[in-house]
Amino acid sequence: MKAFKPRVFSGVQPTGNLHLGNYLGAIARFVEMQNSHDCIYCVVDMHAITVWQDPKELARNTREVTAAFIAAGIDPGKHIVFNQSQVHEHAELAWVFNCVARMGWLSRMTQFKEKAGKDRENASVGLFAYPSLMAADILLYLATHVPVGDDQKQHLELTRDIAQKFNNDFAESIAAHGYGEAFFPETEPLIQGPATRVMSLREGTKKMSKSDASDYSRINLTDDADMIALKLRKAKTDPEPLPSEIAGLKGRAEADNLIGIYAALAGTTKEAVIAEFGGSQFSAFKPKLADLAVERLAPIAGEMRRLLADPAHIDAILKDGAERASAIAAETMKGVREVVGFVGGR
Ligand code: AQP
Repeated sequence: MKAFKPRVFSGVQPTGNLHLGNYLGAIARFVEMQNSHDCIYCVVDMHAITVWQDPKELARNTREVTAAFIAAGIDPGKHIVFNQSQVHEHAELAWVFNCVARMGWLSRMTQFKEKAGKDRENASVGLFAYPSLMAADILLYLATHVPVGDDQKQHLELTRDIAQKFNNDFAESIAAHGYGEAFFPETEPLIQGPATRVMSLREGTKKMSKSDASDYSRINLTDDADMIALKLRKAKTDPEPLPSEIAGLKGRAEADNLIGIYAALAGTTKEAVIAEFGGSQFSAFKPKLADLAVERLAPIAGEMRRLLADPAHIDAILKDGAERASAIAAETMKGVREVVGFVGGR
């Protein structure tokens, strides 16, 4: 198989209520990847508008996600941080991928089914085509690794299918234009650690999500210490003490979730947390979890507030990132145009 230069890409939608799941499942992982890879982190505002967004809120949320990236420890000088809509090649490549992806593939996407719900006829075409745009985001940068939460697994499999089909359909043209045996890499999802799917604090079988009507279902990255402690105190649990072995978490979704959150915040494993707290009551465990959550999240919230007080500075970071992203994206699109047979080019 053709070797591609290792590169990381991932994105977060600016749809408000950035939460602990987004942090542990994605942003904290983005921070770790910086030491070993060239990374591109994107605020995916074009994905956000697949469902209605108030324009003023969209701009505010775009700056908020950018601030969260930086406050969490992403370095926009060493790596690339930008918002998707500033690099027009995302839309351009997504169109080509809309013509590569099959209706049947997209119809099987659970996220579309869940978000469109019963009112499918009224869902936007963009919501249906969302995975093509996501494949374009990743493959525009020939990214080899994508850190994401567990809910994005299916979309990443589709990204691989699209890359494979493009490489097969255009194999002759790819070789004829000197790109060897494959134009796009088969991207590897990185879904690892104890918190790849953080669950709602109100219902252990439901994903913690930005759009949950109950604010008590999630810890927002902007929550203050008192609010974090209150939400964890109110978090749903069962009456049993914490188990002494990992197997004891089976069938106890809420306990499993809180143990996973603790492990991820402490940078350890669920086994290690069980070894420390096995046999404890939730009334003893929850305050420890709240202390740890505050210790990890409060500095991020403080830094986000500081950064958000200067929107012009955030906009300048996004513009600089977009210029650097555009240089890579333009190169890829030039190749795609040649391979597909589009005449001319920029
Ligand atoms: N609960 C979660 N646990 C772990 N990871 C999660 N992610 C989202 N929720 C969890 C990961 O966060 C990254 C950014 O997600 P997104 O903003 O692109 O979209 P999303 O998955 O639709 O986010 P929400 O919060 O779940 O929003 P709604 O309510 O709109 O559905 C991704 O890597 C995602 O896996």
